[in-house]
Amino acid sequence: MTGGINRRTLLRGIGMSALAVPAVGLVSACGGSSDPAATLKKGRQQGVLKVGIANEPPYTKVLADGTVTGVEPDVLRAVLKKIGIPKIEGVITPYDQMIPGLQAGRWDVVAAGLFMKKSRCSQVLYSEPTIVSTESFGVRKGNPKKLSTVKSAKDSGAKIAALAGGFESGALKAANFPAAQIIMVRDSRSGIEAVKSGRADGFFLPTLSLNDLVKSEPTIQVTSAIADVPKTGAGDAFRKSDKELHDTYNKALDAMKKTPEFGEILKKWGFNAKDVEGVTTAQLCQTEG
Ligand code: 6CS
Repeated sequence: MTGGINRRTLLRGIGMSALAVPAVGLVSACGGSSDPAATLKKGRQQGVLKVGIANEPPYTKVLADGTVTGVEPDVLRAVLKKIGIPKIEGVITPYDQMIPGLQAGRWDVVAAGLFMKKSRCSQVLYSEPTIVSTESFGVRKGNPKKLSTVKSAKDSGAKIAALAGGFESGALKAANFPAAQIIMVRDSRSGIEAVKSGRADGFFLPTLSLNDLVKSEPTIQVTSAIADVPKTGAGDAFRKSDKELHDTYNKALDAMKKTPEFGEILKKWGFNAKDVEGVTTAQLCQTEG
C-alpha cells in the first residue's frame, strides 16, 4: 500500500508503477470543468483516473500490496482500458463521502457499489448498472430476534446497525424505522461488533458483503435476502460536468456487457450478469431515499 492521506489511503491500481501522489492537485480545485471532455482527456493523457472506493468485498477489495480489486473496480478498469485509460488509483472513503469527494475533485469516478437512489442520482451521472444485489441482516447465531424483513425488525423493537450515510440507513428512514432503533456505525467492523456485543440485533448490509465478513465471524450468521427492501443496483458515478467521459464510458460498458468478459468479472466476485439484464439506471434512480 502506498501513501496515506488522513482517512483516505492512496492505493496502487493493478499494474500501477506510478508513485503515490497527493489526493488533491490532479484536478481543478472544485473537480468540475467547463469542458465536458476535460476529465476524459486528462485520463487519457495521464493514463490513470482516481476512483473512490470503500474496501467492502466483494464490491471493492484492497489487497495487502495495495492493489485495488472487487467487482466494481474490476469492471471499471476493464472498460476504461477500452477508452484509452489503462489504470486506476483507489482512494478509500466512507460511502457518505463518495459524492462530496467526487464533486471536490478528490477522485474522478466512484466505483464502489454506491447503490442508485433518487438523492444520489440527482447529484451525479451514473453509468448504466454494472451490478444488482440483495440486502440482509447479520445476526447472532440462531437469529434470536427472528429478523427477516425491515418490518419484522421494526415491529419487534429490534435495534439495527447501519452505515452512517449508507443506502441501508436511508432505506430504514424511508420505512419510518424509529430512530431510537437505529445504531449508526462508521464501518463494517463496527457493525459486526455492535451485533456481537448485543448493542444491535442485526447489521443491515448487502448479503454478499455480510457473507464475506462472517467468514471470520463464527458467531454471526446472515439472513436470507430481505424481501421488503428496494432492489439495489450500482453503476459508476461521474461528475455532472464530465458528460463526455460518462457517455464514452457508457457506450464501452454497453459493448462489454455483450461479451463473456463482463459475466466472468461478475462471476468471480459472486454476482450474476443475468441479474443486471434489462435493469436500467432510470429504474434504479426511482428508489426513494
Ligand atoms: O450504496 C451504499 O451506500 C451501500 N453499498 C454497499 C456496497 N455497501 C453498504 C453501503 O451502505
